[in-house]
Amino acid sequence: MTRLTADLIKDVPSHVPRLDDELNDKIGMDMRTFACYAMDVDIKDLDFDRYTVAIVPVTSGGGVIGGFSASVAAAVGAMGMRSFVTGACDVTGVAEAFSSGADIIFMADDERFIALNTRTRSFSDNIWSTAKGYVTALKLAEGGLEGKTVLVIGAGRVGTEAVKILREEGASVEVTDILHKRSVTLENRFDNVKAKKDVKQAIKDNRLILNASPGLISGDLIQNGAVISSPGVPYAFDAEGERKAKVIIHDVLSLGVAVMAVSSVCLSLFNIPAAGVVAEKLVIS
Ligand code: PYL
Repeated sequence: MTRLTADLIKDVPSHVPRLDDELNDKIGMDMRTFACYAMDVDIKDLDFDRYTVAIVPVTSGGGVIGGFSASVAAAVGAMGMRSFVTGACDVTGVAEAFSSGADIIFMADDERFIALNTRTRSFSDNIWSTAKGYVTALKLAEGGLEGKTVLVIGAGRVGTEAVKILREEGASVEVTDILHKRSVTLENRFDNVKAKKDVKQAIKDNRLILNASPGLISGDLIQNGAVISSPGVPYAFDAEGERKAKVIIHDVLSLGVAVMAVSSVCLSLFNIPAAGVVAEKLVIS
């Protein structure tokens, strides 16, 4: 997964207010409605303004990313939750979040980005939430994925979760990665998954695409009318790709954060699916 930079996320806070309109145009619902839909939660059951959300900057590994916590706070605030960035980082920041009565605490090191529910001992994970969000967006943009073939570009952590979720949606999956062995690993692990060695040919051959790679994708590979859901960072498409595609769904951080926010509220026990723990549904807490 690409490590974000201050430059990649510098426009997130100013872009958040436009996200609802962009999402409405592309999939017919605003961000909070979408996040509830992705998590199969009735939006009427979730009082967003009831939740206080703390974002704690974390200095480990590559250190704090300028604007990261503020961007998460902006995305969560746009959902209607009360969000703030703690003044302190790391453990002191977590103590501050608890002392402030935060219901949900977002924090990210270089390995994981989670939203911890302080009431239910549950947490949601950005990898799964991003995959769930972008598969759901593809499904909405396409009008359903049952019996259709979807190409996943990138067999990393988000791409792998997306393959699992696409199969749950009844889609057949082709997966391609510049490291072909990563695609073969998924082909060997799951039914209805085909590894495609020739990345460019795979893109040319597929109208439905979930792009979970950091690579740039030349527009001459894109089919006319392609439906593309693209969590990959940085943004992958050129003017020709944008002209030919029916829709391209992408944002740097907010869509995954929105799904994290809802899933941290509605799941009782949630570890990354790779741990084999299937999320159990709980009434909103
Ligand atoms: C969560 C993002 C999505 C894509 N890549 C992931 C990434 O950049 N992870 C590292 C996040 C580090 C945040 C830093 C801070 O500012 O608190 N520890």
